[in-house]
Amino acid sequence: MYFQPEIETMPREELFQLQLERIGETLRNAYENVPFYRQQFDEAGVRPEDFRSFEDLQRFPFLVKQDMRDAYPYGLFARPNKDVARIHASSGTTGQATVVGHTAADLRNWGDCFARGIAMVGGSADSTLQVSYGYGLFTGGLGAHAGGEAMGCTVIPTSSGNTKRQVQMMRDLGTDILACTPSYALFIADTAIEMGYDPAKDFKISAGIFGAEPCSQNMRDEISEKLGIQYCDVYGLSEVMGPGVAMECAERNGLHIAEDHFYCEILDPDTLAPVPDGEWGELVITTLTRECCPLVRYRTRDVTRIISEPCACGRTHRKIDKLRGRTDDMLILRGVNVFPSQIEQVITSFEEVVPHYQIVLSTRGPLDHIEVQVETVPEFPFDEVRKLEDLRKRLAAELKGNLQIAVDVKIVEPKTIARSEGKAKRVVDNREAGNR
Ligand code: DLL
Repeated sequence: MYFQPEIETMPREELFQLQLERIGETLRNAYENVPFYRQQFDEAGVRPEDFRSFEDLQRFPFLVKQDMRDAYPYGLFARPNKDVARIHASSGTTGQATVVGHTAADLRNWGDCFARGIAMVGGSADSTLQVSYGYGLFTGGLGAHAGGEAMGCTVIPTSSGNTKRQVQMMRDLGTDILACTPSYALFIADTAIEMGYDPAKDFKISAGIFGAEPCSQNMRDEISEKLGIQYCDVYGLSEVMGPGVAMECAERNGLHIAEDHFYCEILDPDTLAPVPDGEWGELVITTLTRECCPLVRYRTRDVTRIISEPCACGRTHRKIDKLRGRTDDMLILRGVNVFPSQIEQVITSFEEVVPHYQIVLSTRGPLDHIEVQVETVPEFPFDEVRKLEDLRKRLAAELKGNLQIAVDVKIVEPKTIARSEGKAKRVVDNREAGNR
């Protein structure tokens, strides 16, 4: 089922044409209304009218997160205050916050993008959507909410937190679709089980739209099984819009980019040259319809690849693969590149442990020390030292085999590691500044 069939199944030639026109409009909007872009383009010696083919886009400069920070608060707005309907902002935990404005049309488009994902999981105006992403400056809550309203769903805006009440509502109000982060979905599922329910059997829920953080295949399987649902991975970022930039259909082999709203390039992060379809690299996005904050070649730092084969679901928009990680989340540990998602994939393949973990980094002498803290399942005989030691050794060996570096494993008792209601904090980096 589609939300906007004529757009989602548009012949590719038509889509290319639409993208070409819209890239041109974005470049003009940026150049004419945002002094920052005008200066950047002038310095690079390019004008919007130089853009005639997709290759021409490569002559235009990139936009990076730091540019957005420097432009705080309104430096990248292409519309006056009277046309700005809402503002979102990134948390700013790692620096100056980035502020993003949306016109009413931007918000409508956003709702439509997310609603396409609701259709991908079989949702309709008849569905009840529970939004357990945080509401506020974070785009998860209001983004999913707009999608539910665009579709005409009954929306329950629980936001995150107060998990037992979430579960009760989910059951009593007959939630069909849950939207939250994967780590919170697992927490909700476990809480429901602790409350004596079997959500897969006792609840009406049939689908989940989960994103905003990486999730390994094993963790995804566990969430789907515990809740008894179709899992839809949703990708997005606050600078570019929010959730709904790309969403996963029922074929479950990639996320359809909303290609009528976003033009995606995949580049080699070192050389910044385009890589062929199918190869991994950094995702770079140009927005095609945004009025308030048009983005030209925004470097997301997210690592994925294009899946260009036609999809059996009938949608013609190309897909990106499930994200592999971020170039700036990549840890360089003793000279080896490690993504936290690789550690998660190993840990979650062990039945004796739950998928809640933390990676604690410190400096010992000149070297990085890596400790991975994992929790056992409640039924594990925690006081049987031999069994515990055996598990620890097996985990450490598997991690070493996978990552090519030695890792200390610390097994902790059930429920020791803090659960998250939003994005999980997986890495605690206590390394000395020079070693990071
Ligand atoms: O996380 C927007 C969002 C909300 C997406 C709800 C999906 C659902 P930010 O807080 O700006 O925005 O964080 C964006 O989160 O660059 C990725 O690194 C990561 N991310 C988002 N979706 C996924 C996903 C929201 N499906 C950053 N898988 C992005 C893996 C994701 N990582």
